[in-house]
Amino acid sequence: MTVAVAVALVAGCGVPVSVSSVTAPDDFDTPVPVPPLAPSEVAADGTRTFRLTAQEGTTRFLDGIETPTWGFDGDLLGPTLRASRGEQVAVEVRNELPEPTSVHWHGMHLPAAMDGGPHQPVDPGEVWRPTWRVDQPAATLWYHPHPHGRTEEHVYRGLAGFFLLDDPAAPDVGLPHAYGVDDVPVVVQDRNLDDDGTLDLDGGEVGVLGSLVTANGVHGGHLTVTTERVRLRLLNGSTGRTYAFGFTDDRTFLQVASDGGLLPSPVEATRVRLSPGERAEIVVTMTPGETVRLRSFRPDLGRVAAGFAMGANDEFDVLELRAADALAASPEVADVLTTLEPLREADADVTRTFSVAGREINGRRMDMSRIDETVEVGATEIWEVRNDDAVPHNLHVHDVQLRVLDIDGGAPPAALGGPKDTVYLEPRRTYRLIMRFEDYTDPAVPYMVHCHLLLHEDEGLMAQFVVVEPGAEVRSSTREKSAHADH
Ligand SMILES: [Cu+2]
Repeated sequence: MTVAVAVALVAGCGVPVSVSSVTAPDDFDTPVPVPPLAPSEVAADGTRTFRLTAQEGTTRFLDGIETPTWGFDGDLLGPTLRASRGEQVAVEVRNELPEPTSVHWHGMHLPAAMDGGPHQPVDPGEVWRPTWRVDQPAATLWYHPHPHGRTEEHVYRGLAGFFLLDDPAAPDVGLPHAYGVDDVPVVVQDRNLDDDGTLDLDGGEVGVLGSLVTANGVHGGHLTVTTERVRLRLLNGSTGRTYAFGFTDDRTFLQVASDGGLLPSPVEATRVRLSPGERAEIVVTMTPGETVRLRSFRPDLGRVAAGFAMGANDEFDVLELRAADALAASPEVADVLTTLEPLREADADVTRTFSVAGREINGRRMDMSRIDETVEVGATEIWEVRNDDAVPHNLHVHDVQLRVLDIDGGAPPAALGGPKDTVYLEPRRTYRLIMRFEDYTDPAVPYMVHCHLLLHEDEGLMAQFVVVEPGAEVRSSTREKSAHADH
């Protein structure tokens, strides 16, 4: 293999930052696999049930090297769950790992006891069966473990999959939608391997910045494109690395969706920055017979402290798009994709302030037995979140899709104008986020709000909030195990 060494850069303040490298593949000849759609059964009462088994396996990331990995229903990653708005879904989560795990439905609006966070552990040999009604716009969501203090390692070992939501009532806005043909989910992750091929978990300030970058688990892969336009549902499934995706020829593409669904209108872009946990759906136009690569360019991480690289120097190709000699026609993408329900500052009932620094939120580390915030159902709230560090963080809020009101008082870029559940926090900046809490209350089971740089989450950068009926009493400590696993 060849090693691409990034050119040394000089940070804005004139201090050189360290050089890091990502391993370039020898070629892009391996087809990028499309995650299989998970089978499901629909019961007489309409409940659609999926089954997922977390298990051990091995993966050949590099020729001739078997790496022990974890996956759902396989050696690495997991099948794509897919359901429609209005459906009651259930998932039988079986744990065949040697230690407890959990499965969190990232981006899903659902009762706290079904959320799959640290209060819903699944012990080895046990089955957990959450169920909820899908009631939110079409979106590219995902699932991954969220065990207390162990999330980074479980995701890094390979436990992650897509959960796609459809909305049959939404109008056709010309987006490619043939799964695995012109509508392809792509999870990008980075890892480091030790000399013996095992996963290296040692990382720095933001966790692991891996030299081995994969798309759907493949290093150096390609997708064959057979249509004029292809929709890529990009997921940053890394534990610490932030990407700035674009194409090797700097072509313009359309970003059509963010974490929680469609943007109001397509955004013409040449880059999309995704921090861990974030998603973007993009539509790329191809010409017959051409080849172009999806590249992660040096990401603009904001005003990061001098001397820290944090992956800001890394530039590398993630996968290759190979267009067939004849491409089937694709519809035009509409100018208006959706009308977002307004979330107005004037309608906000509550403003909360969060300072993110080190491994703390508002000066406190995560405590499973402490409720940090109590929210009344039906409330529209503004969460004013400041990254008080000179290093990157981000913020993921469970249960809701929020909107970015402003950043340091200024309007957010158009790409941040849609529903979000995970927001990158540039150093020393203040983000005002607006969200509404609806439908579900549980005074005893909290939702999480945390940094999705998973090392930070595990080390304590997480807080707990409950959603309650107005005026309800809140227990001071949560139950040890809220939704007990079935035996
Ligand atoms: Cu963080």
